[in-house]
Amino acid sequence: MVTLLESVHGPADLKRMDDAQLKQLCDEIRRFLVDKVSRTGGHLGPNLGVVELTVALHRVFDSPQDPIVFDTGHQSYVHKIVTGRRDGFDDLRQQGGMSGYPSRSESAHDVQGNSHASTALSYADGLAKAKQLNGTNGHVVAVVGDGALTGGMCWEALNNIAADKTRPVVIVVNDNGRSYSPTIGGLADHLSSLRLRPGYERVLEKGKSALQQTPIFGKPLYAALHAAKRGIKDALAPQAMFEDLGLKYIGPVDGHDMATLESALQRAKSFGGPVIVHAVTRKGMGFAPAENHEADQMHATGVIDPITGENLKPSKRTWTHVFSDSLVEIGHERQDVVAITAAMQGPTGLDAFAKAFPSRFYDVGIAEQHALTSAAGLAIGGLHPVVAVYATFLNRAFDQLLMDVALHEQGVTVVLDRAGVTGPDGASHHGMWDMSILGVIPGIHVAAPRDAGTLAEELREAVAISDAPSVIRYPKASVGPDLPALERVGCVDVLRRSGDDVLLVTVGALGELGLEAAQRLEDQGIGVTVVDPRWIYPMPADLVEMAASHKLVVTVEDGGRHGGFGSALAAALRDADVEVPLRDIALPQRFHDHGERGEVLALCGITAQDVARRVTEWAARLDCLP
Ligand code: TPP
Repeated sequence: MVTLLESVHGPADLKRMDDAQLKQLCDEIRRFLVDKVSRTGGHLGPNLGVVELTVALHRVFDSPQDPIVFDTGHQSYVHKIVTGRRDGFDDLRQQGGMSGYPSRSESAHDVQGNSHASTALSYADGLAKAKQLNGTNGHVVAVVGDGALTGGMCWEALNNIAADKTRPVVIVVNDNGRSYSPTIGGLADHLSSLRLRPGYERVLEKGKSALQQTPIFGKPLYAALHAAKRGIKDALAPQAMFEDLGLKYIGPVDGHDMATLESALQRAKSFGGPVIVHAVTRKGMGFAPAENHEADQMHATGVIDPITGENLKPSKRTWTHVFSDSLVEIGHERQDVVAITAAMQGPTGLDAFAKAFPSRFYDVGIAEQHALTSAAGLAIGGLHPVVAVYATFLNRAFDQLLMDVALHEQGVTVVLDRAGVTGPDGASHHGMWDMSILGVIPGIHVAAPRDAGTLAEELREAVAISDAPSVIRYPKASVGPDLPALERVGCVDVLRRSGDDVLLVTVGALGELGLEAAQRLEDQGIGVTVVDPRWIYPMPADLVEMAASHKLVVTVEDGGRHGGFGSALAAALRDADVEVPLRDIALPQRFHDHGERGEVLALCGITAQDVARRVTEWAARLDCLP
């Protein structure tokens, strides 16, 4: 039997359906999502929550003439399904397969492919301005979550969108009350008061009851009237906030009721100017294990059982786990240590700290810039903040780290999870920029631990630095075996020494790979010293000295080559007039697609075999080996 879903090849097919068919289609989409995403992993909860919303959007608007921009883009699976990409779900997020985010190379229906949050309204603002200048008709639609709305860019965009009442930008707030965890802060409270907004009758009732409760005897009558007026104003206030900004507000509407949604979107469409449609949805809707998943309603899953939602490939102990435990230990010893997350308490490993020290933990929303400057304030106030953030999202807060933390010589520790190649989230999630941007910050200390023990140790060293920012970076992976040092020279750990032909310098988690490469080189009679600098900035002086006593220096790092550790060491060698040739192995400076971490590293030539081969070739060419 051909299912309804199989008959959908594009948005036009949705427009032909009646109410009963639409209901059946939404059920089929939910079953499809659970079936496919349970095999590959992906953003299940957010997509289950936007099934009706996405179908309604594609029925009311005419994508791609009316572009639909999904903020962050992790909730665009349903959009992909109804724009002809159902088949792509078999290899979702796999190497060579369909992206887990919108992708301009996949479809004309996709506007952008950047999965950094809070950007949709700015794209929409620009697209609407372009339509106006080009004289093109139509609307621009932006779908933004309540979580993404906590990001400052959204408010910069709203300020601009509201400035021109003739540009038809339809902003759909997909309000499920959650980022990963429940969305926090004044704005979140505000949205939830909107969600609970009483109907007009109840507003009147509230005013009336305020009037009744005010004792008129002994009080002037105007006080009673004032109280009644305040009751009505309070009840209407939430809506007023958006309207005070100059935006028409429609809602709140039930985001799972197709008819209500469509009628709200139709009204927004016919309005002809900037308008907000507030849709209340449920993350994980229709899949009980997601709806009931307390931590994050299956925001992002691995491979799971499609019935029970049970994780079928539980990960081994990860770098995140090690950080989590170490920070709690430090928290017990040091009352001045506080932790900050930008809406990623669970994924960055801060759950345990938040539980142990709730008053010393801050979730600031998707607000990395604010996180860093707020950390500077905490440090100036005598505390030592630890800001845990994915490496790629630190890009957002570069200026704050430079000017608000470093310039003021403040002791703030930034912990970069997902540094280096991350895997299935693709180009915008690979943490390959941090070493390049951190290297330019005067006074900064950056460490890259190689195993669990050095992560715990370096984190302690980092929080002991009180007059400069310190950074710890580690990848998204399970933590490898302990790699004990033969000796420590200054701050540099020597991991293996079989001769002084090649100094192989491995950054952080690539230590294991370096040791394997060294074994291969030794098998060919090449003497290798493998070292881990531990602290990569400031450049360890001992490393420069060690380089001088070898014939070839090779660096291996899991970061962008431009401005990376290799180029910093080369500059340090030049400064010290050390003439030993240096070759650097790093990620080529391009956007790398999704795939497993090992697969992407292999594509970039970062395997033990490739490193050994390239070292042998360089050594032969440079004629510097026995
Ligand atoms: N910081 C930035 C700049 N970009 C990101 N993508 C993230 C953090 C990680 N992140 C991805 S989705 C998400 C976060 C924090 C939560 C989004 O919540 P919301 O916008 O409400 O969407 P929902 O998943 O609830 O539908």
